Amino acid sequence: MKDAILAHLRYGLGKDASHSSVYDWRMALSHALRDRAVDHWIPSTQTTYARKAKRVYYLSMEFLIGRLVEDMAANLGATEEARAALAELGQDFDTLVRDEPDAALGNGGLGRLAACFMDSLATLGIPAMGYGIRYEHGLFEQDFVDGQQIEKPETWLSQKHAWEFERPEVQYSITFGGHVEHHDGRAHWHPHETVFATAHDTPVIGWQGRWGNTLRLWSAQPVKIFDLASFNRGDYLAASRSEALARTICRVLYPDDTTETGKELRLKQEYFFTAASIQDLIRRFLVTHDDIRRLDEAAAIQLNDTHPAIAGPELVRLLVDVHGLGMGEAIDLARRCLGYTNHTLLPEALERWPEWLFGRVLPRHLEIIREIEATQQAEFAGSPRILDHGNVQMGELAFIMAHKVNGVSALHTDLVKQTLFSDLHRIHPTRIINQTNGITPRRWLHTCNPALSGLITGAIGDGWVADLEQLKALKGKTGDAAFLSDFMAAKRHNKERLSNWVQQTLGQSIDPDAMFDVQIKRIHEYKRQHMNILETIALWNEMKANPGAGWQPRVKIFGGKAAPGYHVAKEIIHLINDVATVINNDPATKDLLQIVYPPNYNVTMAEMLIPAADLSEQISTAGKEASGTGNMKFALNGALTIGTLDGANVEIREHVGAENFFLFGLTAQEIMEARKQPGFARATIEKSPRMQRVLQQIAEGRFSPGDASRYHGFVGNLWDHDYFCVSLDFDNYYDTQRRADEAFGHRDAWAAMALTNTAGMGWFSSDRTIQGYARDIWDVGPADAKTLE
Ligand code: 26Y
Repeated sequence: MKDAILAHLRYGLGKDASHSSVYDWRMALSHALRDRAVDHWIPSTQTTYARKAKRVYYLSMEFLIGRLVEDMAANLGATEEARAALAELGQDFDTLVRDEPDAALGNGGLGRLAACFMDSLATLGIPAMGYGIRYEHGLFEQDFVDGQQIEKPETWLSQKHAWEFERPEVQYSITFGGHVEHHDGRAHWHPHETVFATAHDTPVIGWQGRWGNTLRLWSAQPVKIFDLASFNRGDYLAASRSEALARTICRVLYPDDTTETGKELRLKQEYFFTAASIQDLIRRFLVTHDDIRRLDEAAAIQLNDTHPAIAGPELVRLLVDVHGLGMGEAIDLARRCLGYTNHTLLPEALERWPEWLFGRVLPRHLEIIREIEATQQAEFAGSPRILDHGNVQMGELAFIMAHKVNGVSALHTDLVKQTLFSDLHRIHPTRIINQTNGITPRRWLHTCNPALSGLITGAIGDGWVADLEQLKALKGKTGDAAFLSDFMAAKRHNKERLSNWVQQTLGQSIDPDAMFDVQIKRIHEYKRQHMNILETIALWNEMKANPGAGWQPRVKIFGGKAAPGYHVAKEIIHLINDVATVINNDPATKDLLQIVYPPNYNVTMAEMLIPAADLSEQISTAGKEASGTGNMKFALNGALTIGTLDGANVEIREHVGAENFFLFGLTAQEIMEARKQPGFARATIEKSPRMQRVLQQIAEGRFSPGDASRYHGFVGNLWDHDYFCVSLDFDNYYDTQRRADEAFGHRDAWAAMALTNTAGMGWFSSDRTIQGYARDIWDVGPADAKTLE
């Protein structure tokens, strides 16, 4: 390892050890690790080719991978070796780890799920390729100025990406616009614009290096750097058209979580990476097979939400226009290859493109969608339409073109059947299935929480890392006082680590003995960060009114970004920061209650916050959070959940036991009923003096001195609309928080509950999820029986 690092420093970076920066050392370390990755990766690819094994193609607009050094070293079993080698070279492994930029090629849950799935596919030895976009700028960096979010461009590629291999030879033409002619019995698309898609491959190595897959991200290149003929004619715009399109297409990740954008550039991004991926997988298929009609035997294509839903029409287009299949058989074959995962029921997050726009960018695909529509209507008269009121509905398209459609938690899947796709479900009653989400135990316990992970391995061995259900064995330890005390010592260690970081980065002192109550996720009204901050104000009021009531000290920790155009979410951020300024500086309560909101929450920050949490806030309006995956990370790391019966919370509660979960709030059914009553919010708030007082304080400018009207709109909306039903759940939430206080006061009982959470979370490994997809959707298994040993 030492030699490899020095060799990379010298010959890869042209540096000698005495003149190397942290960056140089980190690159050298990464390349030394990457070499080892390659030694697992190439044989895996060779095996897949040799066995003509079926591959999974996971198409996703987002891969929220975060940093890779630690994870890669851990999966290769090389962490201690790397640490020791670096120490001999006078370098500190952890310093190099912290130097790596956090690759934020995603917004939130959907993107992080894709990254966890890649880890599990490799760990299970299932041949797979993740396909996405190599964004030049990932999710924006968040800063707070006077408590308000400002966005700065993210620049992870300003340094070289240590893990990728550029593949200039793997290049496809992607075309847009123009018109279609029909002659010689077939369609001829004459596009108006072309860019090249170029592959960049990152190896993804599973636990203990058993298997290696590829994350292939596409970047755009101009077809001609410069069209000299146009230039000489004086048409400067035409001369640089391809260059301009190429520069913009993979320039930046859309920073929208679930708020619709409807922008032409997004449609082009979607088609760009999907078309490149489909061309690539067909080319790969034809290396080992000669009958394209059997593509489904070698390729399972999974659509991560509707963002790559154009894969259906694109595959049909290639099968018909290039490979000469009939339309009907092409549609059937494409369907046998495709699966579609739905991640949301929120109407604003369902992709719809105006037909005129869609037809302008993808004229041939619009024709094919009309054919798909006609075929569907011919077979199932009265079927819901893809083309509706002048829109192309990507959800319906994805559903009709997939042989399986899955939801991401049991509750979400039921709601998909009952509401979103109820008519399609009646026509295709076996198509919708559930695959409850999971998380990779490698990153989300083994690597991010060495204190707890070491304790667990000491007690039950390290088999749990690749077989998380083994954590069940810890249930036998919930009565073992010595073990519980070690368990809480690990938590305490993580809380100290976090407290030190908060002190250093924010200059704020927090007490590691206080309850760390954490809500980290995108800021959304449905996730109800505002309910949390209202409850914080109510608690503060009570503390001031009854200073001697024996309060449990609390630290309320928030993290998360708002979509730049989502006004209310930005107001919620502002309010949290405003409330923090007042409460944190109140001498009467400052030792009892603190609010911490570090800017720029990302995967790296999550890795520090989650192991330090006592209480996990999963408080979405029931029926709105499709699954959640942060909820799983917290419970796995020994936090208790305060939550509603929403998404995967329902299943988490079943696995850890109702007595180890702080449940509150209306059910999804009750919410739907209650909403029908006009004026429900006003009627409810009028019956809650506690909530009324809090709203009054905000409206009076108690937290916005000098700007009393700042939150008038926000407060008015809660009284008059409250679509996400904060009013209906507020008092129950407050009371449940006090039950959590009470429970936290009995530290031994708390420790047993926390350990029971960890012990019960084995089922939520993304290894289990991927096995479900492999069995029920993809019909694939490990390519090499050895990987199962
Ligand atoms: C159409 C576009 C604006 C758009 C972009 C990103 C729409 C949706 C998204 C992202 C959605 C997302 O992250 N959904 C989350 O997926 C997780 C993984 O399944 C779930 O755990 C989580 O509940 C859900 O909100």
